[in-house]
Amino acid sequence: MNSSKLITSSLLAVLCLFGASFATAGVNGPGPQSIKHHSKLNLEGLLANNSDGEVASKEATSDESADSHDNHGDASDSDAGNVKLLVAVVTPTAGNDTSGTVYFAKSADGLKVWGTIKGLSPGNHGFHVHQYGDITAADGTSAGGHFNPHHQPHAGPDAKHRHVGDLGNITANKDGVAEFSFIDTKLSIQGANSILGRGLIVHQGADDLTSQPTGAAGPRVGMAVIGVANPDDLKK
Ligand SMILES: [Cu+2]
Ligand SMILES: [Zn+2]
Repeated sequence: MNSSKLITSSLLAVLCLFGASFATAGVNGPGPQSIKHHSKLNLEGLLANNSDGEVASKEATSDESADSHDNHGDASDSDAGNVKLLVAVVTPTAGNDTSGTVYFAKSADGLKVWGTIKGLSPGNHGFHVHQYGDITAADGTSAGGHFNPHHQPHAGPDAKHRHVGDLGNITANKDGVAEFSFIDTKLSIQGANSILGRGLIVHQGADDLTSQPTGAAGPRVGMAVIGVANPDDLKK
């Protein structure tokens, strides 16, 4: 028993030494390659944690306590079928001031979309769901093109054939604020048309609803990732 403890602590000491020397090598070694190596290690650590029963049971516990506060019957958010509300927090792309919040909620006719975006020039601004929920690029281009799972042409929101992500324009008043609320029949939270985890982009110019493949709406001034919202947000 004592000897096994000794072996364990020796192993730990060796691992610590190894870790320390690795970290030092990372600092002194060739920059980008070391960083890449580090982030790969970190990713593996995260993946290991995800399959760890302890972490999973912690999440289950917090879900249960959340459920005890309301009677929605949403046993879990892990299945998109149980998600009823999405939120996208719009942040400005480099050199712009566009920001706001957009909600998407399940309704009988499709998804209800509403929100407020400020920091715009007065007039129409192209407003689309883009393919990727990736806003790492300062100009928003990492969000890719319009979300188009059925390989359709670009068009307006009322067109029969359009990109799923084609939501047309939002209109800013003289103060540069756009307030809007509409129902879209193509957007969904689950299935092929699911916008969960996709990007939301506000453009500098108007979407002409016809030019291919983007409606000629110009650069991206605001960007967001569409995520799962706390349904209690609606009660505030
Ligand atoms: Cu767009
Ligand atoms: Zn489009």
